[in-house]
Amino acid sequence: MKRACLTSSVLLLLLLVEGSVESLHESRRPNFVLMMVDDLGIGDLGCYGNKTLRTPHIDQLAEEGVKLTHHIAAASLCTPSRAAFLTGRYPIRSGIYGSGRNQVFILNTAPGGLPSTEITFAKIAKQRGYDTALIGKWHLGLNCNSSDDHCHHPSVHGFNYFFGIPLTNLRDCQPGHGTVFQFHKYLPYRTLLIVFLTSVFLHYCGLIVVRRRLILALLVLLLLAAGLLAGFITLMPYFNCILMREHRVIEQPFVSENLTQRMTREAVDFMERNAETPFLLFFSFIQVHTAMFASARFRGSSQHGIYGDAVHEVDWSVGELMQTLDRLRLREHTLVYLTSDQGAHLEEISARGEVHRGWNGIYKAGKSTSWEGGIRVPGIVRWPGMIPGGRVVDEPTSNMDVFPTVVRLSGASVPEDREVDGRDLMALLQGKTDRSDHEFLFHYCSRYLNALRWHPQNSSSVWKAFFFTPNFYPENETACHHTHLCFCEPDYVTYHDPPLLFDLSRDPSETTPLTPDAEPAFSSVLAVMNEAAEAHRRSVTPGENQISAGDVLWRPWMQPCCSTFSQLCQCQEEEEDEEEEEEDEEEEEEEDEEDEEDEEDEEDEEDEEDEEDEEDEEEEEEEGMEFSWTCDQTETHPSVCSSEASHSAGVCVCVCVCV
Ligand SMILES: *[C@@H]1O[C@H](CO)[C@@H](O)[C@H](O)[C@H]1NC(C)=O
Ligand SMILES: *[C@@H]1O[C@H](CO)[C@@H](O)[C@H](O)[C@H]1NC(C)=O
Ligand SMILES: *[C@@H]1O[C@H](CO)[C@@H](O)[C@H](O)[C@H]1NC(C)=O
Ligand SMILES: *[C@@H]1O[C@H](CO)[C@@H](O)[C@H](O)[C@H]1NC(C)=O
Ligand SMILES: *[C@@H]1O[C@H](CO)[C@@H](O)[C@H](O)[C@H]1NC(C)=O
Ligand SMILES: [Ca+2]
Repeated sequence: MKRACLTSSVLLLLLLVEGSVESLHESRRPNFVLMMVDDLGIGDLGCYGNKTLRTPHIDQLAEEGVKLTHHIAAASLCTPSRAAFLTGRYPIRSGIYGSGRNQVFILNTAPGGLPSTEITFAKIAKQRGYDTALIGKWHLGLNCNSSDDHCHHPSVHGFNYFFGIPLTNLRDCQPGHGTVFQFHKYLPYRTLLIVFLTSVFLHYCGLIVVRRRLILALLVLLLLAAGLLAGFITLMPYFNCILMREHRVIEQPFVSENLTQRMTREAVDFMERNAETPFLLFFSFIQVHTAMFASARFRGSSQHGIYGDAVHEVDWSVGELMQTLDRLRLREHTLVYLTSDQGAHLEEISARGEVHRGWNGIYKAGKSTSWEGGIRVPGIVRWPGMIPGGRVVDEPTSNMDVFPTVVRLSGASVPEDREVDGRDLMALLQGKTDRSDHEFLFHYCSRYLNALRWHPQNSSSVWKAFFFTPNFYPENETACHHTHLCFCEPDYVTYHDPPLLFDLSRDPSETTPLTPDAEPAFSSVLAVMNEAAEAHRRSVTPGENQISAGDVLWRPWMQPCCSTFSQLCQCQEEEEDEEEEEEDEEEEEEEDEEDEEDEEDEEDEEDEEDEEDEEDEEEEEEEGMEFSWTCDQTETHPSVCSSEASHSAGVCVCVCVCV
């Protein structure tokens, strides 16, 4: 029976093969596992120089792939950086830039989001027949007009499957971790109280006459405001900290402790379901953003408190995903990418004084600034067989480059009806060129062009010019501790004319701005850069702003709520915990067995692999041999078996051959 299957499959294969084996290999479309950690500093990873945090799985990825040491996030805050990552465009083009000090979504009731007219790499991969999933954080909007129209849901942007949080992890999402809503800092409640008490005092001394009714009214107003504020902050977790599966809210507020474990399990399931068909997984970590959490296994595992524990858990999760690829024999058929959405958030010191921030290595400042510490992020790409491993690339690259790279590799072409700012990375990664396609990269803070870098085609210099820089507080630090984030509005920055100039190739830590005396090329370099900035400004049409100042106000009619308001929207859907735990145990046993196998000699391993092959064959027979996806040319897809596809009327039929 097995033999018959094999023979007939080979026959089918022979009938279907059009090109040579070589071209078959060439046209192979990889799976994608794209991992983004939240707020991770470039200095937190072993492969980027950390000596005390242990990140062996990520380090191994870097060893087996290419480590980018000049990888730049398109923005220094979550929402805009993610918009740029998914679309390959500066976030200003899609309208993700904010108003005033508000530059990210902080309430689930905000009506903005990534416009549906934007094209994400997931949308294109989906059109090309990939199964696509987002597991983890989204942070690009949810609804437009109501509490469940889901006009900005990941499914609108090409993700077939979603398990995760539509917003972000907030301090409010864990009891005892404080709040991000610092309204009290801006309310003149002290002044109000003093005015109130003084007038009461003067009134009773008989020095002035204030109507008693007025005093009462003032008192009521004061109490009401305080009550509303307290109520709002208490209710935040219920309103904002929601976990969704597809279109359903399954946990409100979510319990963070085991969230990475659950996400990892979801990702493993997704890859298993798609072992034989092309898939794209965007695994978007909820760690290592505040409120900090780590599951029991990792708490206390690092020398750096709960932050370090969270980094350890991230590394474990990366290891699980990579092990799954190996188990499904997809290692050679999968492009793996790992990055952080921006630099570490240096202001994250908890109310109790615990350090909840990461480390940006030698780079200056952090999240919410365009200094290198805010935008220089880890970038690791692995695709064994297609991208030579063990290389370090120091040319400027951007997280926007993932868009054209994924689009091309999925067999599509980059949309021509819009400006795409990312550049296909493959030639650089494969060593076919040693120059980056980015001569200029522009760094925005909100809607303002904050800085730009220039890597002249004939030199190793990377010039960086700032039009303004944030005012730090305290002044001797490189963070904005008074406002928790640095802002780009006029009151919070210092403007520079001529721009502040650095050569990152000589001064990567941006310690000493160049002067015309110290740098003979000072004015000629700035002339080129000013002109490039002007040309760029002229070419950019900002999209309709998606993040309004009013978004900090709660819109009750847009509140996702999985029970009722009187129940505080609370719910905890049972997720067959027992079954899953059993599965877990089984998996762990399997892991243990695998570990033992490793120790045994090679012969035995081969034997076992043969056995596994046979098991695979049987499974395939049960599941049927054919699967199809839409396409417009002959193509192959790697799977557990090697496979080949033919096309007729835009439908690819793929036939598995058990080898
Ligand atoms: C939201 O309302 C606007 C204005 O009424 C309408 O144009 C738009 O289609 C609505 N969007 C959704 C997703 O319901
Ligand atoms: C997290 O998982 C562990 C081990 O499975 C369990 O003991 C613990 O109760 C879970 N925590 C929560 C908050 O569910
Ligand atoms: C490693 O990371 C931790 C946590 O962010 C940081 O405190 C420490 O300074 C880093 N160590 C090195 C050698 O970079
Ligand atoms: C690089 O090219 C520019 C213009 O093409 C030229 O002005 C400059 O002198 C060159 N620099 C070097 C180091 O060759
Ligand atoms: C900045 O100054 C404050 C008070 O003068 C001091 O406590 C702090 O350690 C200084 N920080 C740095 C980074 O020098
Ligand atoms: Ca972030």
